[in-house]
Amino acid sequence: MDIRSETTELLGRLGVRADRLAGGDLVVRSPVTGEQIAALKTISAGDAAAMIEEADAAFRAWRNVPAPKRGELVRLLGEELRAAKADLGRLVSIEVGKIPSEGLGEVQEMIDICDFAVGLSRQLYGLTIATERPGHRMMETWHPLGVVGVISAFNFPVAVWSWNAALALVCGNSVVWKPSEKTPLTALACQAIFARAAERAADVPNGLVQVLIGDGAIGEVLVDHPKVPLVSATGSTRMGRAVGPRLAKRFARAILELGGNNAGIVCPSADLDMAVRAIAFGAMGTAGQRCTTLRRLFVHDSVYDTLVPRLRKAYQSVSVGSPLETSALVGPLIDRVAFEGMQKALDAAKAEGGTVTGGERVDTGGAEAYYVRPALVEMPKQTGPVLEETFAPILYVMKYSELDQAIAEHNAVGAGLSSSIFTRDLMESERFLSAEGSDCGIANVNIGTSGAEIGGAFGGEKETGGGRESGSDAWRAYMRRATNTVNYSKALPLAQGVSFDI
Ligand code: UN1
Repeated sequence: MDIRSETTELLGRLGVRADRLAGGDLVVRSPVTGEQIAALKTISAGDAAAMIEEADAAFRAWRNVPAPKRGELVRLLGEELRAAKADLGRLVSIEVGKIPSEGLGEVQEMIDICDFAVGLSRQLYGLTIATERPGHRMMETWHPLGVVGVISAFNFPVAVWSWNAALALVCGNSVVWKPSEKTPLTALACQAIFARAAERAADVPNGLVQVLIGDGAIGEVLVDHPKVPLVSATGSTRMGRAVGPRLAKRFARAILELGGNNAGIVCPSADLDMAVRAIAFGAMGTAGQRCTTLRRLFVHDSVYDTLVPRLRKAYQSVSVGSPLETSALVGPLIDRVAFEGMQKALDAAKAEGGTVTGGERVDTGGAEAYYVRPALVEMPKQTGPVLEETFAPILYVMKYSELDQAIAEHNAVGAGLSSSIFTRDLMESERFLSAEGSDCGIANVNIGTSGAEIGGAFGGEKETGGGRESGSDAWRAYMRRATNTVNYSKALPLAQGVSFDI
């Protein structure tokens, strides 16, 4: 079956009617073959504003539904996702080019966050706080916030929505989602899956979850709308620089999940077999298109000549090809722009004295399908393109001799998302995790930089934007906190000993 027919059939099974997929102005291509697989109708700015108003009305009803009952909706969403896992995973592979286990893994990440959020729906705790006044009680209450805007990127087209939506929904909010223009089909599928869960649940108002299909101008409506108190945006640092100030201007909250320029350090005592596997997945997995992808590697000079040839071999032998028809480990880049960006970075690296292994285009027949052999680039030092995130499979490798120097270079880039150290030396790993160590939101030992579990808070510092999503107490960003002090005495003592007797 051709890829367009398969896409239509998959979407049909997932609950998206075929008439939505043709005749529109937004052309959707599969990076697997480069062929067009749909042309969707986009909405106008006016439509987007109306949908946000509808989501605001839904929020006003939903906030009164008890949180554990809201959790029941998310439990059903998790059930529907389990039932749809094979089809949605395959659709992710078609629309983004992920290999099957990663397409399915992304859906698993959605299921996991639903489970997490269901538990959370009974644990939206506030504190009870000792007061200085007799006959008083002080506590804090967490209330629903309002419409949560979600802007997501192509590379995790469904998981990032689910991190936000599952938490936002149990917290009593409605959700308006602007997916990447490169991946609107998986968004429509999520909407259909959500609709099935909503039909089975009680008390779900219409318009609780909305999807805006359109371009950047539609995203701007969401960012600027006064009835959207929180926008969670995933994408480039450039996008964050545009979105952040606009939200700040109207005092809206932002959860920004921006670029990463993630690094690893390989120490003298590292288990090199383990490091090779972790580096291979971290740097080449998802064709280098995760925000957590390993992009820089600092290798101690005592192990450099053992490790780097092994990595070179892995780069030369890794299988590159269609994720739909082969068992390749590396699928395509998302589009031509990504390919050109990669070539530009490699040229710049060569100009800075880098030695490149790989990086060339792998021809699979499709003129608009961009497959590349991942590139390993040995750099004399951290300069030029090494300091920037290029969203492609390029790993820059550099030598170090002192751990403190490696940590300083590790931290000397704009982004601060994920990091890792490979060592069996407790002092080295603890130093890396200490206040003087990695400055990233995620710091790992003997694991690569990518592939975080949903249970931890996910996000990073500096130009990564500072937001946290997913596990731990990330839910707090989706609620508003009220501090309540109750006087159950007959007197009115004032705090700080102030007297004001009239
Ligand atoms: C992203 O690339 O935007 O940690 C998210 C990981 C995944 C999420 C990546 N769980 O690699």
